[in-house]
Amino acid sequence: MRIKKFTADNIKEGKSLVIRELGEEAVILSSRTMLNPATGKEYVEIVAAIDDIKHTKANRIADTPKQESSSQEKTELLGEAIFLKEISEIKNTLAIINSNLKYKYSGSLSPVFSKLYKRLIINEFPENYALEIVGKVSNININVEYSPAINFAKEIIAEKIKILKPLNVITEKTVAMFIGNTGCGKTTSLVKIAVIVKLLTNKNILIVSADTYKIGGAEQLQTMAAIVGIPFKAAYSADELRDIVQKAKTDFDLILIDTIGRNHNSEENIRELSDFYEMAEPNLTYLVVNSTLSNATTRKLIEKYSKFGINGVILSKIDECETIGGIIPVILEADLPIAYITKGQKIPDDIEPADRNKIAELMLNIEE
Ligand SMILES: Nc1nc2c(ncn2[C@@H]2O[C@H](COP(=O)(O)OP(=O)(O)O)[C@@H](O)[C@H]2O)c(=O)[nH]1
Ligand SMILES: [Mg+2]
Repeated sequence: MRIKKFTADNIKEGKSLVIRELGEEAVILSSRTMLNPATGKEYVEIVAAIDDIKHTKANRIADTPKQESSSQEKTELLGEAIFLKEISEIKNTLAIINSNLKYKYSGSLSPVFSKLYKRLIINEFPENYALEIVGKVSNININVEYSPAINFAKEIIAEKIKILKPLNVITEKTVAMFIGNTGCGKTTSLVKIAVIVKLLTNKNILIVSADTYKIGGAEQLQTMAAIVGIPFKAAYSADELRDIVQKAKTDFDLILIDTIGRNHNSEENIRELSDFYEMAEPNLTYLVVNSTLSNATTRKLIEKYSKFGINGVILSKIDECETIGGIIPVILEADLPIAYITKGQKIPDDIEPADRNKIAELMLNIEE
């Protein structure tokens, strides 16, 4: 069996190429449309085969009908061996075709770029973004090796990531509000940040809880605030929050407001949060996003929270997440900067100010 790959502008042209080269009896094993990342044009790739051994064998038997039985046996044994070899070749071809189907465009790329493209797809990059990155790397150096190709890819990815500077370097008075879904890590992140800012600056910090819904919500934060030695107040209504914030603005440089975890799909939840938001008038809003959420959920939740004028995302629980290659493009799509990433439950150790290169590195976390 001879197997050959053909490329052509369209399927009709491809089929005539196959017939011209392999003859009328050629079998088409696969055909698919591919995209050339360099030109952006589509083309067709056809894998075709011709069973030339079968013909030779048939002809040979027809030509020599009076062979001795021992030599006939030999021919049969040989035929069987060839047949088994053919089956195994077909199996291998099917396995290659099957693995390429998962990575739609990888078959059209050189081995290095195919490996890079697969790495991006395994890390849940959207197909178009993965192709764009491969195209940009190939523009830098078409003959690049795999390891420098990965480094170029990281630089290209990092360039696009927006960062919001951490609170300890912000000099103006700040009222920061933490919003996000239930259990995404708002309270923990707030305390981590409060401790770090306290350690790095001599700002007067006040922690305010507007988490009046969760049983023990305010108490949980009060205990944490007491442990880290930062003043604490609880607001049980939007009006009370306004009063606390207004008064505290004269005495404190930084007011950190914790809110109730809200289900972004509940209009009522979002409306209640709006009341607190309007009364507090924060000049900085952090959306805490659990990095283990699906892309679709993240997209929807960013859309629902967008009315709060989000200044930065705190990407939480990256220690529980296999890769952030899928979620970061969703955050970039919404044009949101990333402020912090959190990577565990320890206060204050498990939080870091966002760093472009580190994030790009994490986005390529899965190696194979
Ligand atoms: N593994 C891990 N757990 C976290 C992280 N941040 C918060 N948590 C845990 O997630 C749970 C919910 O956190 P919490 O701050 O109360 O969430 P909230 O409801 O948004 O205020 C707690 O058990 C936290 O210890 C993180 O970065 N990694
Ligand atoms: Mg909380």
